[in-house]
Amino acid sequence: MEAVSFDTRQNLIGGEWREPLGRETMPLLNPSDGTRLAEIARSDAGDIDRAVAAAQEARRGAWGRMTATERGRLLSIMSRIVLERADELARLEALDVGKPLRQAKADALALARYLEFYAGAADKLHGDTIPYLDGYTVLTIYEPLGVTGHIVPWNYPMQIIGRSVTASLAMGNAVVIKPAEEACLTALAYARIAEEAGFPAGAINIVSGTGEEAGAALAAHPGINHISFTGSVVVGGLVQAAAAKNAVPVTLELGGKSPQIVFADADLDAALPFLVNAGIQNAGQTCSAASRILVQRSVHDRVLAAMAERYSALRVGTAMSDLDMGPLVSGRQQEIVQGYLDAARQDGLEIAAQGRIGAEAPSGGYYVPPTLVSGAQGSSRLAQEEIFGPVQVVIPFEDEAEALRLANGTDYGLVAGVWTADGSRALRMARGIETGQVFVNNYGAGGGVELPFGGVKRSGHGREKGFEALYSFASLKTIAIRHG
Ligand code: TXE
Repeated sequence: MEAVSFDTRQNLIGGEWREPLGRETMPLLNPSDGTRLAEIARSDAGDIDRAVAAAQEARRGAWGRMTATERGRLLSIMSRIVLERADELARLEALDVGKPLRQAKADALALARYLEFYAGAADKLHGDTIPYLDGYTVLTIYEPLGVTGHIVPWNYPMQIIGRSVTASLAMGNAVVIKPAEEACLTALAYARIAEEAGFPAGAINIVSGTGEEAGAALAAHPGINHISFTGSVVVGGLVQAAAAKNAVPVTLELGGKSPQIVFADADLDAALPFLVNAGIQNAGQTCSAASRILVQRSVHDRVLAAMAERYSALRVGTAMSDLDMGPLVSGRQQEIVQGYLDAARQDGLEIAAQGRIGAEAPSGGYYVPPTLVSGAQGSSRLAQEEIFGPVQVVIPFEDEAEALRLANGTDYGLVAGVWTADGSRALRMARGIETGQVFVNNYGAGGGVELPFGGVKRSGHGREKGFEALYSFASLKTIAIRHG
């Protein structure tokens, strides 16, 4: 059977699937074995121009005239289609990204849930009336921004499109999506499902291509009114600078070095699966991966040993073999992560345990073993830089003050987890930690469609997910009426 049943070389622009103007394509590889999965469009600035123009046209046409309730209804139909096709979407995501099939299935269900959530939210964002001068009535209304751009990475295409594109559509914007060149099949599938659900032409446009060509052209386009970017800190800065030239607002989600902090009084048995899973899920290629485990010294050795036991039992194989972990997305990511493991050895850190890469992992795939590292200082490279691979460092601390200092001691601030039986301490930590999300006695890496999500410091700015996301995609208008 062909891996993909639709033509992946086409972009959706103004309701038509067409090849890019330059007719160029590039290969999409299967990370599980390095073979070619499909050929995708390599679009350029001309294709982005056309997509932005089509989106503007849609805003002036049928899409712009739809009521919020009608928009919600379309998202609701999409949600139903996604649920019906969850297995097929999961297969595409697993083949494309390399994640184990059941993790991809969870992503498909999350996409359905995003669609359901924003379907319901579409007609719930309302303005206010404001007391003002005598003889006046003042009201505020939320309006769509116009056209929003979405530059999407390869690690969670379904979930990231689910949270950003869906929220923008709920608000009535027309969208232009630039998916990642490493993995874009479910992004293309999202656009096809939207068409099937009955979205008017031009409401959703998708243009595949490289970041330097299509991505940069979208970020710099004067015809967009907002850009959402999820990816690296360096490219996030470029996107923000390009958008700033047109005074276009930006939402940036740039990853992290998120800690889970384990106090001696915590329920260690409850914590253990969360500690390990949040490091190896999607082979650690998760913005909110818990790549640092901070453990109070009196239980450090016990936690390290228990984690090491779990690590030694982890099995790695193709996405379809559906073991604990799949490959990394690309040869490039594999090299980057391997580089960090080499650095750990050179710096004299201890490899406390590694998972097994067995016969289920073909030699052409981009595999690295899940690796647990101990003996690192809070300041060491492995404890400071986003590795974006299945590598966790375990670091001891003495007391609450040191835990907080270590937790806040990186450039990032996305998510943190606190494990303790002491409610007051949990609250003190939650208030003191510099991140956009804190989980107490659980760790919802990226989870929770309803929960606002986003970072501080180098992790970015703006909030996605939950009701909060709607505000990023809306423009507030104040109407002051003097009636005497
Ligand atoms: O990201 P890029 P890469 C981090 C993670 C990873 C590193 C590199 O640490 O190791 O980034 O990954 C598009 N103008 N995260 O190279 O390059 C690109 O086509 C406009 C964290 O894949 O930032 C893709 O669609 N767009 C993260 C998207 O940006 C450009 C998820 C992300 O690619 C562009 C992914 C340009 N000049 C990586 N250059 C997270 N926060 O979850 C590239 N792109």
